[in-house]
Amino acid sequence: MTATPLPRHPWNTEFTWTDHAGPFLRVTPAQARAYDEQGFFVLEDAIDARTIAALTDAIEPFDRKVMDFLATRPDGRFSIAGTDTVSIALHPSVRSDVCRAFCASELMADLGHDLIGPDVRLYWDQAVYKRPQGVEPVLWHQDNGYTYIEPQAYLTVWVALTDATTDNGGISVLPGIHRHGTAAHRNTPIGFECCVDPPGAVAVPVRAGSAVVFSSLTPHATGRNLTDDIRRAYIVQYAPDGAECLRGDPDAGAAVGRDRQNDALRQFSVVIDGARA
Ligand SMILES: O=C(O)CCC(=O)C(=O)O
Repeated sequence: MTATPLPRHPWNTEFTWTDHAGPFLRVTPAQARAYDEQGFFVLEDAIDARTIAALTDAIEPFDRKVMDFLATRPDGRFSIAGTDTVSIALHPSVRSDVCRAFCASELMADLGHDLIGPDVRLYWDQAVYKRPQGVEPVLWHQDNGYTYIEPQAYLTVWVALTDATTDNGGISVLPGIHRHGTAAHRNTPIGFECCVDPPGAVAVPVRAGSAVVFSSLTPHATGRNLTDDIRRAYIVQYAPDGAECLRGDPDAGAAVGRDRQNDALRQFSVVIDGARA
């Protein structure tokens, strides 16, 4: 099924998706084809149980701090986060050697090489925990719809620290849309949104230790967590060295500034000139 393009983001005037031709270090030709055609693929059981446990332990104090902060808010909410919906711990890699090593691991460097390369930086990392019996979904969005980066296509690796199912806030994606670049998003009280209940959406349940690999341009959403357990994910994103964040109000005209995404602490190089850094 060919996805119907969404209305474009005002700054997305001349986007062309570039297919990936290899040579590949990690992804199979079928995975590369899925990434190009569908905008995602699943790396099944890619991360061993010890690493998943170590990441979970490393992230725990950061998540507790976020939950403690949210609890100080009158309604338990801050931006899209809330004690009754989702907690987001930003940049664990800055404060945890375990997380930093994971972001710079051979697996991640290989994915960066294959799908972004030859010069790749960690762009962003965050732990996203869907709270038990959560009251909100995460709405349909492209990652580039939240913060507009150029080049628009960067890489998101959504690592399941617990099983992620349709019941506990697992991820769904909308295949094919990425090829048109960044879509227009509307800003709602619970996050940015580019479409509602889109036809063609695909649920992607994964086991702990598997990762959903998708483009910053692939619309995705997660449902409410209807279970009594936390759904844990660690999200790591990679962009080409030289990527810039555009500043300004897209509805008011052209960007008013550009910020290079090369903060030495949290946006370190993972691939330089085609080799792991
Ligand atoms: O993990 C989730 O529930 C949603 C996270 C997400 O969509 C994002 O970080 O862009």
